[in-house]
Amino acid sequence: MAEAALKAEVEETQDLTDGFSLVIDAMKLNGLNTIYGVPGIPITDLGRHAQAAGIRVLSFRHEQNAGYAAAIAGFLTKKPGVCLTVSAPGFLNGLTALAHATTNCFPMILVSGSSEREIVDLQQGDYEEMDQLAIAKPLCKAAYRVLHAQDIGIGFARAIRAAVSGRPGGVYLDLPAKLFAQVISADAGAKSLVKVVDAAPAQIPAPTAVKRALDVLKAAKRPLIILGKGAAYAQADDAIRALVEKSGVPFLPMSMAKGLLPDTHPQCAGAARSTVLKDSDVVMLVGARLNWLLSHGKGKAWGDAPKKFIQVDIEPKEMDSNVEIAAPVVGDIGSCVSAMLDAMGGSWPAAPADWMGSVTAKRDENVAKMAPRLMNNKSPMDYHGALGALRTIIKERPDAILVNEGANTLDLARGVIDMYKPRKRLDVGTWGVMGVGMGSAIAAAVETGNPVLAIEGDSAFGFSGMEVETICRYQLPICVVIFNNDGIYRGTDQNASGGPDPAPTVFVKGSRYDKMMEAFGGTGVNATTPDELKRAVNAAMDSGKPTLINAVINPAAGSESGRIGNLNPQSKLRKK
Ligand SMILES: Cc1ncc(C[n+]2csc(CCOP(=O)(O)OP(=O)(O)O)c2C)c(N)n1
Ligand SMILES: [Mg+2]
Repeated sequence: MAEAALKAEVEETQDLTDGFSLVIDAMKLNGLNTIYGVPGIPITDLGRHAQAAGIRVLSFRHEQNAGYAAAIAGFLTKKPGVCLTVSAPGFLNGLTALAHATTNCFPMILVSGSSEREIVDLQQGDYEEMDQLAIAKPLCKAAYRVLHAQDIGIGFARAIRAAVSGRPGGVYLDLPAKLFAQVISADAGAKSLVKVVDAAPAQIPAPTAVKRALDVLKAAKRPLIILGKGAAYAQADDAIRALVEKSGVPFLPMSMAKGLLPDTHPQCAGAARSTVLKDSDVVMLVGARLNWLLSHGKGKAWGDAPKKFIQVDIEPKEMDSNVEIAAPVVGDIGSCVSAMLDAMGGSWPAAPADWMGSVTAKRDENVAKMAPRLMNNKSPMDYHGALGALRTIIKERPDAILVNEGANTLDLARGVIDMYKPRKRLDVGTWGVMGVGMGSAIAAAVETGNPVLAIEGDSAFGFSGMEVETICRYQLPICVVIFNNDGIYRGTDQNASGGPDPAPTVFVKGSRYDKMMEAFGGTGVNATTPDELKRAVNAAMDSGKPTLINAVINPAAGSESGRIGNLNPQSKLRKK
């Protein structure tokens, strides 16, 4: 009798499905094949079942790093990166990354388990009680909650579309614990799933807008093109290169747009940045915003010469955000660039030769000035000596992905290390956030399979340093180089009170970060000269083994806040 009942139950459940399965099915149906997260109630089994179903599940040591991984996965693939967390504290740990993704226009979905609505809404003190949906809303593009298993398909469809369509960004998806255990008929479940068709539809610019922009560009005497990370995201690499080359105009890549065209391209004005910003008369922004990174398009950095701006962006509200945009071109970057190329026709005039000549002269002068500094073999190293070694490595291995964070470590590496291919430079983005390093490195390795070189300030690394265990656990081809100058900006500050505490910017002197990697079975190296550094990085890149190199940098070598010290508030009462 008992056996018959069991048999009946087995037969019955064969026709059923549950919330766990529907989440996994919805993800797989839409090509979301990777989860970055941290397990715990109520999503531990979701991770297990997802792994069993063929989704790659990467377990991190802290949700913030998993979130940064998901964000950069979105940037690299144009599919939303998925971060999975537990309720309240795990959700909050992932939230910084969700806000970062939104600010940077990276498509990402933060999926968090949550506690029981009936108890949360009456504030009766549930396990990890928090109204997560309300908290997430102002920090992302869209936030949804799914209460019924039959709505999981729609919930994912909405989240995917919100993340990737128009200007991409972060989306929050709230999945209460009870949802996972809900059971519905397998047939109804299958029917409830949605395969999202054309998730990020092309947005074609108006022909009049294209013509207006080209008229402005053609009339320029000193034109400039600025490529932003939106242009890199678009994956319209050939069309963008063709547009820049056909126009003959100098281009300036923003940090994560470096490599869209090689930094060594004859039209690249990266090494003449201040000259081109000041002296240009027409500036065409492609997927770049006039935010603080471009001094808001006005003020000293932009000089006194009158300027006209052309702006190519998918978001109409971006136009006139900081200065007047004479020629807005609204649409997705790929469609806009192609439309401009078509409209330029076969006989586009060359850029004015005197302007090109002066930009090239300035660039060559600056490059020549820097060259000897990059070849110094001092020990302890200065930034330029160490970066000179790493610059050669990227030149020889242009497919390697460079992850970069810190202050001096970031600003100097950005200037020194030439990039040769699109989407190979990943860094701190719009906010200049510390802590993206290990998450970005892990996602870059997982999503591309390419070797990764992470150049990290010792402070920057500390924000996500525990993830070296994750790197070792998944045996990822990541080489982390820590620029160890004993602290934030410099390791030489003194405690002005004369007391025993070190100054707020100073860390333990002579630390050996390489030992952290050894603790988990990876390779650790202590490098004190550029030659040693170069040898160790080459060995790591050849072996593909997790490696951490402690690069000993002169603690006095850096400057306050790297290149953005001017943003520190200055009181005339307290002169530095
Ligand atoms: C989340 C976050 N917290 C704090 C900061 C402030 N901050 C900017 S750079 C930096 C660290 C710089 O030191 P390091 O990474 O060692 O680079 P260095 O200049 O010494 O080469 C910090 C803490 C930040 N940008 N982001
Ligand atoms: Mg430092």
